[in-house]
Amino acid sequence: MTSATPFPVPLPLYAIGLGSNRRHARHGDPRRVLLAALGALEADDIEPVDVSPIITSEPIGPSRRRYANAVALVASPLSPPEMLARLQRIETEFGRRTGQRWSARTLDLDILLWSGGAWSDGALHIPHPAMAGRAFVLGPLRAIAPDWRHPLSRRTIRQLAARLIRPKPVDQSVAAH
Ligand code: PH2
Ligand code: MG
Ligand code: MG
Repeated sequence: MTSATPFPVPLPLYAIGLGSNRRHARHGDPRRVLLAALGALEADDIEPVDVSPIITSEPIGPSRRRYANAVALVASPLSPPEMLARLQRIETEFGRRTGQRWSARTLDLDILLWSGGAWSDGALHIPHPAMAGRAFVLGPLRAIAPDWRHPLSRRTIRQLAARLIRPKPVDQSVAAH
C-alpha cells in the first residue's frame, strides 16, 4: 500500500498537433486523414480528452498544397520519448515517408505541449520550438486550451494567439491564415 494515494493522481496531458496536405488512398482527403488519425491515436495508454475543430490553412514553407490542421489533447502516462515513438509509428502507418522535412505529407503528428513542462533531449523539444509563431497551431489550440501556459515564455495560449494576429505596422501578410 506504500504507493497508494488518498486522491486520484491526474495523468500527464499532451497537446498533439495534427497536419495533413495529401490524400490517403483509403481514408481520403486531408480532413478525413485527420479524423482517422484521431482514431488511431486512442489506445490503452492514450486517452483522448478534447479535440479542436479541423481548420484549413495555407501552407507555410515550400509545399504548395493547403493543409488540414487540428490539435488534440490526450492524457497518457507515456514519457515524451515514448509518445514521440508512438506518433512516429502512426505517421508511418499512414504512409508518411521519412527524410522529407516540410514536403507534402499524408500525416504529421507533433508534440506541442506536455503538462510536465519543458523537455529537450536532442531528438525532441517540448514545447514545439515553432508553435508560438504558427497560427495553424495556436488557433486550434486556443479553442481547447486557452489558459495553458507556454512553459518557457510563461504566456497563455490565448496571449500567444493574440500576439500573432495583432496587426503589425509593417507586414500584416503573415497574420491572416
Ligand atoms: N506543417 C509544416 C510546414 N508547413 N503549414 C501548414 N499550414 N500546416 C502545417 O501543419 C504545416 C505547414 C511542417 O510540419
Ligand atoms: Mg512533425
Ligand atoms: Mg509539423
